[in-house]
Amino acid sequence: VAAPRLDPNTMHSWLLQDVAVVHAPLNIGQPHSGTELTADLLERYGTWDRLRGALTEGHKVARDLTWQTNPQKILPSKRRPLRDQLAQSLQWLLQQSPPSWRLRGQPFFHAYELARRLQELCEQIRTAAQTESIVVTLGGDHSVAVASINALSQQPGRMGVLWVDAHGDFNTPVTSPSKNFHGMPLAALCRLFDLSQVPGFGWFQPNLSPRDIVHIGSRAFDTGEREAMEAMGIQIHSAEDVRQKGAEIVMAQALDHLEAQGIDRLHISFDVDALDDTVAPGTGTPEPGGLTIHDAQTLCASARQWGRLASLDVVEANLLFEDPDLAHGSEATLVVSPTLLAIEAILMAALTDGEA
Ligand SMILES: [Mn+2]
Repeated sequence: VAAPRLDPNTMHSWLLQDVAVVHAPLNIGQPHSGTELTADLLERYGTWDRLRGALTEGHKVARDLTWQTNPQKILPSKRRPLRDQLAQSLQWLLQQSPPSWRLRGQPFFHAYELARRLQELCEQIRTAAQTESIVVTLGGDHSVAVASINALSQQPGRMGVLWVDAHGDFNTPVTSPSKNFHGMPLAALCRLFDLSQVPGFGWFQPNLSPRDIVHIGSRAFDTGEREAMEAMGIQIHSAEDVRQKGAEIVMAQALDHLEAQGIDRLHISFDVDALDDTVAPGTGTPEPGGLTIHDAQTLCASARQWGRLASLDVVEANLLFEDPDLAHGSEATLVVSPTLLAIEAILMAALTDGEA
């Protein structure tokens, strides 16, 4: 059986011997440009060079198989700070009124474009999963989890998901105040609404039970989200729970639950807004009172030490919120970016045995 073709026009990926990385430069699941730049910026920041080094020092040898670079910019990323402020003010005003007139008949913003792009991404991730590596999907906004979890949940064995996020992402096209898809992926994966009925999403057939999902880091649920999640059997640990009990205890409870469910392999979908807004300010929806870097490392390292960590998304990082000049090619602040540092710490903890 021939493997699906990698499409160099939509995203790029490279494969290490043990880690398959898929770049998912997507930003149309939310209203800000910048999330499409993150995977590329992480490469330029040197994270993957350091990760290859860390893998080589252990018993794993990193090996490049493919390296394609052609991430598409989906929204215009040139912006001036003042113009950007005005645009955001305008956006805020628009969001205060019912946005239905801007949806042009779609159930959420960019629905048909998302259907096409996420299907392509899903096929990329399916290909990466066939290499029997740990699959890392670098977003992009959180809509990419619909593609990664759809593909990965269809692999052999029972998959559990650790959804690390300040938000529930449990809105439907009806309940969503913003009609941005990045607030809906977990609800779609739990079939709270039938995404496969949206034109272009016929490929969406996740093989995942809500009872095999643990949500960690919450502190900004929308109305009714928590109740809907609990009713479907999702285990929830808020950011406050992590602060009070400690990340080790919370992870022990999460893994006990997943163990009892009979999970064969675990996927972590890590939204960087789960981190405290001082730790990772580079995101479109920052929230105070979030996880520390040490919490995040503990979550990922516990999952890896459990032995069943199979895949990971890192999503929603938007470095333009740290430095708008990045859009014009300035990289002066790249070396001191707290958000990139946080992502590197997450990847190191999830993928290597060494200290991050
Ligand atoms: Mn999210």
